[in-house]
Amino acid sequence: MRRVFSGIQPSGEMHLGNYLGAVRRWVADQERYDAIYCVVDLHAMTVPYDVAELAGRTRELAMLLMAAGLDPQRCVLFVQSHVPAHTELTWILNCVATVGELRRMTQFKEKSHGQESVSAGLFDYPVLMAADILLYDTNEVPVGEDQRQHVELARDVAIRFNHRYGETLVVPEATFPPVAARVKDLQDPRAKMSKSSESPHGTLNVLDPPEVLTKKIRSAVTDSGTEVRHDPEEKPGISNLLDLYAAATGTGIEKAEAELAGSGYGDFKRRVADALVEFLRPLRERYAELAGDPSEVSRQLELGAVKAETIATAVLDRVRRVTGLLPRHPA
Ligand code: ATP
Ligand code: LTN
Repeated sequence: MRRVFSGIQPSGEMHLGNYLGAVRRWVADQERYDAIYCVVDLHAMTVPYDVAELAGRTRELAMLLMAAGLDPQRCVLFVQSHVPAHTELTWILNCVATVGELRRMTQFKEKSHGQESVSAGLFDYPVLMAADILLYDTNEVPVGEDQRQHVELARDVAIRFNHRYGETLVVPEATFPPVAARVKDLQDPRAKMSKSSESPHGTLNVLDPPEVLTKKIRSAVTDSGTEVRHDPEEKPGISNLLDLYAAATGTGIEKAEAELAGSGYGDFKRRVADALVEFLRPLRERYAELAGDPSEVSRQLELGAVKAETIATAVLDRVRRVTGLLPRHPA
């Protein structure tokens, strides 16, 4: 079976864009693939962060992933810092990646721009990500478009490594969700919904209580005119709400449009809100159950770390052998 690996950072709350654009696909993939998913807490340390919050956010994100349907019996779900092989392989790959290629990374340029002080970790972020991927003999890496360059770097590093030390690492491929999976900001429907949005009302978090979801949808920016029609160019606000309705009810856009075409904007928004509240209800309920049983969550994450470590250790042993490091125990 082909192996997929993907990671998500425990920074900010999970919003509907993350869920519909990424996590839902991970849930479906665990049936068809040998799937490994990781909460990448070490990546979250590359920019200034709140020390008191990191562990809690890491745990919450893991619970959200489980509540969304990732089943620790059917995939491997673990926390990056629990498997030290990630940082060890990062060091070895640091000696294969070049400063020149890291300097070209768009995300580094964007995140470091205008900052007075930039951590070496932010510069090295893509090498840690390459280690995440290469440690598991990964075939496919489902990511958003913004991560294309990082997966490309992981490929280049694997190819260069294999060239220098002999065939050792599997060269991975990135896969992308369909473009239509972009959820837009409710207050600015030409921009994507994002954790770092300017307006908190533009982002629907998956754990928002029903009344908050309803309120955010009620205040969503609409377009001039009164017609409910799917037309992303002329009517980006209405089209985004129609997309959300279609995703929440599992219907196609055309059917959603036909169902809602006659309603005024107020009624239309009420129906979108009701559909989303129902759609997210099982996730909220499952999350509440998990939150009530912290020792079970810890147990699942420990099991995930053990499974991940078994795979990672074998790959790292291979890497240690070919790179000429002295074995600790004589063979
Ligand atoms: P930030 O605001 O810090 O850029 P983000 O909200 O964009 O964060 P990430 O943590 O970078 O989220 O992304 C996690 C996953 O969610 C990625 O695979 C990304 O492509 C996907 N994703 C994020 N925003 C959207 C969106 N609006 N629509 C669809 N998918 C999205
Ligand atoms: N950089 C990614 C998160 C990430 C990741 C990975 C994704 C870290 N390691 C390995 C895929 C594979 C992001 O910000 N979305």
